[in-house]
Amino acid sequence: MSPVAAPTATYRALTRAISPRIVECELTHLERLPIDVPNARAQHAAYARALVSLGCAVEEVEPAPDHPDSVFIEDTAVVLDEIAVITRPGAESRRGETAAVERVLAPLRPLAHIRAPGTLDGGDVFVVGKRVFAGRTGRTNDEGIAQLRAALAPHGYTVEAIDVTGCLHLKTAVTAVDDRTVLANPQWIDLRALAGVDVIEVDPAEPMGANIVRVGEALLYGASYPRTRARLEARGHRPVCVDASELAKAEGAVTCCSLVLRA
Ligand code: CIR
Repeated sequence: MSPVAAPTATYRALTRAISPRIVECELTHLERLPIDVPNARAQHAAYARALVSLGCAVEEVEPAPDHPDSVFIEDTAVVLDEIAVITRPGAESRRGETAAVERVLAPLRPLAHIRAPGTLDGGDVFVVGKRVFAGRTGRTNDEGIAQLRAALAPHGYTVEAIDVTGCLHLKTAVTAVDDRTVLANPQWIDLRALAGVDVIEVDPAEPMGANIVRVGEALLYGASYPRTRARLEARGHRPVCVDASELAKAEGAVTCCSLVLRA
């Protein structure tokens, strides 16, 4: 694990190098397109620098070159201030990604684990205050959501399940912008499930634009969604933007490439 910035920052962001086997990644809703690995690596490096600029100490978890999807570290854990839940990813090819992340998180948080037959991907979980939303998807099942609920309840969190259709993860469809607001694509979730939360809808021409990284009050966003960005800016948000187009071919977006936690 190599720190990119001095660990005096308020937030830590765990990242993981892009596997040379990324071209063999899991794909669910996308056609396989050639991935330019050097370009993906350059974009990933710029992403890490952007996280530093937002106040994160970026720490690279030991690489997992034999796991094509290991750059998408978000799926391996759900990390809150009080606890980290190590997931059991829904794709069998990804189950071996969690051990190294667990080793890094063990000194930082009490741990809980999703156990078989439960499955849960971190990309299916987002948090608004003390409300945790968990997507029912091809990767996350009801047993996984029930285990997450049991792990988080002692810390005062509620866990609400949301059906997701048409995209990979809940966080493809909706992510938190702040403690009151989410950015969402109403094509893939029923917005009534988000009662009590302010919703900014993506521009209909930018269906993949609902995924944004929150670092405290700061935001990191993909550069491919200018119309939705304008909607965010109209509401007073000023996201830093990075080009994440190469990893998008592996069905990943900006949140997938880090685990952001309060240091
Ligand atoms: C997968 O299918 O698992 C990867 N190719 C993409 C994972 C993206 N992760 C995320 O949205 N949290």
